[in-house]
Amino acid sequence: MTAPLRHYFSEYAKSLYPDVVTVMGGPNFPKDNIKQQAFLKNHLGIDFYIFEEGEVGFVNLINKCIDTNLSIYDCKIGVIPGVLYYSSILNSMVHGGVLERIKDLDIIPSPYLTNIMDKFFDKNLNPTIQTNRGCPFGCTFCHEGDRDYFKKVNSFSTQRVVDELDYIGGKIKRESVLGITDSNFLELLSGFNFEKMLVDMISH
Ligand code: B12
Ligand code: SF4
Repeated sequence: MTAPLRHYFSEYAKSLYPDVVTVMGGPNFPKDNIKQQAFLKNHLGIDFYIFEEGEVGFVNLINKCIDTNLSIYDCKIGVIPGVLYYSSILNSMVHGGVLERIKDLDIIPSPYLTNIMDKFFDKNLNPTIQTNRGCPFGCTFCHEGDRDYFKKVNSFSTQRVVDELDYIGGKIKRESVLGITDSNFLELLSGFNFEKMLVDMISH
C-alpha cells in the first residue's frame, strides 16, 4: 500500500522540480543486485537508495551533494559508500557497498535529546524509541532473520534510553502511545528496571 505511494510522491516531486534530489531507504527493497538494479531502473523518481542501516550512508550522500553543489548529474558520478543509484550514463546500477553496522549506537544523535522533536509534541506525537538493533534468531520469513547482517544485537546505552524516556515522559500527552521499535525488546538492557520507569512515567 505505501510502496506505490512513495513512488508516486518521488515522481510527483520530480515533475515539479526536476533537479530535486530524492532519497529512499528502509527494508522494503530487494536484496540481490540484479533485482536492486531493476528496482532502481524502473523507479527513476528515486535518485538514491540507502539500504540496510541508513545513518552513515545518508551522511555520505549529504556530503557528496554538498561537494557537488546539489547537482544530480555530478552527484551521480563515482561510488558513494553505502548508497545505490542508477546511472543512465553507464546504463547500470552503481553500488556503494554494504557498510558495517554501527556498533556503538550512542554515536547517533538522539532526535529527542537534541530537541528537534520538541515542536511535534505540541501536536500530540506518538513517540517511538529504540533500545537495540538486530536479532540473533533465524526466522526465514523475516527481514532480519534471513541473513547474517542483523544477527548481532547492538544496543544503545542504558543511560541514553533512560535520558530519552525521561525527556519523553516530561513532554508526552497522556493519551499518546509510546512505540518501541526493538526486534527483541530490551533483551540487553539488563540491570535496569524499565517496567518501573514506564509505570512511573504513566502515573506522573
Ligand atoms: C514499528 C514497526 C511497525 C509499526 C510502524 C509504526 C510507525 N508509526 O512507524 C507498524 C505496527 C505500523 C508496522 C506495520 C507493518 N510492518 Co513493521 N516494523 C516495525 C519495526 C518493529 C520497527 C521499524 C522501525 O521504526 N525501526 C527503527 C528504525 C530506526 O530502523 P529501520 O526502520 O530499520 O530504519 C533504518 C534503515 O532501514 C534505514 N532507513 C529506513 N527508512 C529510511 C529512509 C531513508 C530516506 C533513509 C536514508 C534510510 C532509511 O535507516 C534507518 C536507521 O538505520 C520493524 C522491525 C525492526 N525492528 O526494525 C518492522 C518491519 C519494518 N515491519 C515489517 C512489515 C512487513 C510490516 C507490515 C507490512 C506488516 C503487515 N503485514 O501489515 C506493516 C506495514 C505498514 C505500512 N503501511 O508500511 C517488516 C518489513 C520487511 C520488509 N522487507 O519490508 C519489518 C522489517 C519487520 C521484519 N523484521 O520483517 N511496523
Ligand atoms: S526479529 Fe523476530 S521474527 Fe525476525 S528473526 Fe528475530 S525473532 Fe524471528
